[in-house]
Amino acid sequence: MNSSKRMLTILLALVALQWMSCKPKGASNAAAGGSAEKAYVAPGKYDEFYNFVSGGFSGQMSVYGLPSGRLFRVIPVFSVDPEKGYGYSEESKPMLMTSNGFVPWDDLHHVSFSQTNGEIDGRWTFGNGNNTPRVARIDNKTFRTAEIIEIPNSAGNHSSPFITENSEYLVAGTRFSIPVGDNQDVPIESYKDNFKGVISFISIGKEHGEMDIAFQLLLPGVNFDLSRAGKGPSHGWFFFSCYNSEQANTLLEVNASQRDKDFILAVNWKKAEEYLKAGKGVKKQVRYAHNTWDEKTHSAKHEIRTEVTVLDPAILKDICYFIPCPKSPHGCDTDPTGEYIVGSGKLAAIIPVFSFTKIQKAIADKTYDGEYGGIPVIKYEAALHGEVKKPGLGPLHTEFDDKGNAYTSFFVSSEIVKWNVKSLEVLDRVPTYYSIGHLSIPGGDTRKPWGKYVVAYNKITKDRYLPTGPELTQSAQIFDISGDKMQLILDFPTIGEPHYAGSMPASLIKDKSVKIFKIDENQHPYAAKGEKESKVVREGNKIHVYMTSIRSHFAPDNIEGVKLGDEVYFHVTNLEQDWDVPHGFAIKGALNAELLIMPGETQTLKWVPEKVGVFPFYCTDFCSALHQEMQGYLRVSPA
Ligand code: CUK
Ligand code: CUA
Repeated sequence: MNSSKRMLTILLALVALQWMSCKPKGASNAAAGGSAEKAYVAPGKYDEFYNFVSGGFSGQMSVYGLPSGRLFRVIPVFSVDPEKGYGYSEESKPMLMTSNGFVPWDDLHHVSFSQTNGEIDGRWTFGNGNNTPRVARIDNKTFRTAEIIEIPNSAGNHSSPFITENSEYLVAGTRFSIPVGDNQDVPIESYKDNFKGVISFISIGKEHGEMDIAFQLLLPGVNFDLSRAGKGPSHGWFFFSCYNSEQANTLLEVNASQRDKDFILAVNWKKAEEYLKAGKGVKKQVRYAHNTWDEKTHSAKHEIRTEVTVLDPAILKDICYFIPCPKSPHGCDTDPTGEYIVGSGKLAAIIPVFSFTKIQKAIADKTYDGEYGGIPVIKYEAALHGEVKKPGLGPLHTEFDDKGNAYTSFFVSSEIVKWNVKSLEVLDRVPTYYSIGHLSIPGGDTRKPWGKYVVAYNKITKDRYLPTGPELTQSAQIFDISGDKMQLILDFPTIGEPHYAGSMPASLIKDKSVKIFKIDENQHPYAAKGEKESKVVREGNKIHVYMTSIRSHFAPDNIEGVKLGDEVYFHVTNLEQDWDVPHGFAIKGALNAELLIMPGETQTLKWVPEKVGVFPFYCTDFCSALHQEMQGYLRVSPA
C-alpha cells in the first residue's frame, strides 16, 4: 500500500468511526442555558439577518432569519414548486429550458450575493446548478428566480457562482473535465489527450444584472472544486482549488489522490481581459440556454445562444499559475484583506495559507517548479505564508470575521476551528452535530464580515431531532462568535441538503421588497385589467380565457363552448392591489394545476380536456372569509 492509499484508508476509517459514534469528544451537545436566549427573537420582532441557504439536490434555495432560524421562504430555482406555480404556469416554464429541453431539476450547492466595493449590496443572489450546468440569479426585491444561464463546455458546475468585488464576474469552473470541441465521441481512456477543464467568466449587467458568458479559459484536465475572488490588493485575481491533477479517469485504483499535492489555480482575469481586447480570443460554436424573467409581462423568455470566446492560458502564458496545495484541496478562500488565500486539502493534516504578495514576487522572479499542462507551477514555499499545524481532520471551508480570525469546517473531526490568519495559531474549537460541510458568517467571504454568528451546515443529524423514518433532516447550527469562545445557540433543520449559504443584514433588503405589482403596469398580452375586460376568445382550437380574480370570485365563472380537442388557456389576472393577497387557480383533472397569482399579475394555466363533462375550478389560496366560495365551472362538449 503506498502512503497516499494508506492515508486515505485511515481517513475513511476515521470517517466511519465518526459516523458510528457521532459524539465529538469532551463537549456538551446542547446549547448552554442563557445562550439559547441569544437566538430568541420575540414574536412580532424581526431577525437581524437574512440567511439564504442552498437546498442541494432539492434544486431550491431557502431563506431563514438569523439568529432565530425561522424559515421565511423557499425559492424554487432549478425545481418546480406547486406552492408558487413555478414550472407549472406557462409563463415560468421557459425558465427551466436548457439546450436539452425542459430540465426541472438541478443540484444547487452554492449561493453568492452581488457586491459593490467588496461589500454585499443586497441586489441579487446567485446559485449554481451542478448537473445541467447552469447559474441562476434571484432578484432580492421579489425573492424570485429572475434569470438562468446554461454553461457550455462544462459538466458538474461546482466551482460556482463565486463573485468579484464589484460584481464584474461570476465564475463557473467545471468539476468534470470533458471532451471539448467538435468530436465528443472519444474513448474515456483518452482522458489525458482529449479532456479539458474549463472555467467560464460570466459578466453581470451593472443595472439589471443580466448574465452573459464573457469568456472561457481552456485548461488541463483537472477537476475544479471551489473558488474565491481576490479583494483589495488581489482584486483582478481569482483562485480555484483543483484536484485530480493525476488526470485519472477511474477511481478504482485510487488514482485521483496519488499525488502528494494538487493545486490552487491563480487566474489574473484583468490580464485575460487585455488579451480579449487584443483579439486573442477564439470563437467556438456551442449551444446554451439563456432564460430571463420579464417583470412587465410576468413571463420568462427562453433563447439559445451559440457562441463563446475561449482563451488558452497555455499559449497566453501570463493569465494562469498553479500553486501546489496538499491533498485534494476542496475549499479555497480569500480573507477580507485580500492578502491571504486559504487552501483546504480534504486529506491533509495542515491548512496551507498562501500570501498574495509572495505569489506576485514568485511570478516576478519566476520561482517556478516547471510547468503543468503548459502553465507555470509556482514553488510551494515561495507562495506560502505558513501552515496551520494539526488543526483537525478533513478541513473543508473557511470563512472570516472582522477581527482577523478564520473559521474552518472539519468534516471528519466534525468541528469548527477558529484560528488567527496572521499568526496561524489555533484559538478555539467547537464540535458540530454532525459532519459539517460548509460554514457561513454574514459577509464572511467579503471585505466586510459581520462577525457575530457562524452557521454550520451539517450533513448528518442522527439523534438531534425526532425521527422521521429512514431519512432524517439535515440541519444548521448557529454559534455566537462575538466573544473569544464560540458558543452554540441554536439548531434548526434545513430544506434539502445545505451546502453553502450566505447572510446579509436585513436592512439591505427589507425596505426594497416589492409589495404588489401595479395593475396599470401589467403588460401581459392576455391581461384583463378589470372585470369588464374578462372574456372567452376562441382562436381555432385554442380557447383563451381572460379571467380576473378578486375577493372573492372569478370572472367569468361559468364557461361553456369548449369542445374536446380544444386547448384551454386560463390567463388569470389578480386584480388585488393589497400586499400579500394572492389568489390560486386549479381545475379538476388538469395535469399541471396549479397557479399562484400575485396582486397585479397575470399567469396562465394550460389545460387540454380529455373527456366530456363539467369541471369545477377554484381558488387554492385562502384569501377571505368567502375564499371557499371562490369557484366556477367549465363545460366540455363533444367535438
Ligand atoms: S461543497 Cu458541499 S460541503 Cu458542493 Cu461547496 Cu463543500
Ligand atoms: Cu381567492 Cu381564495
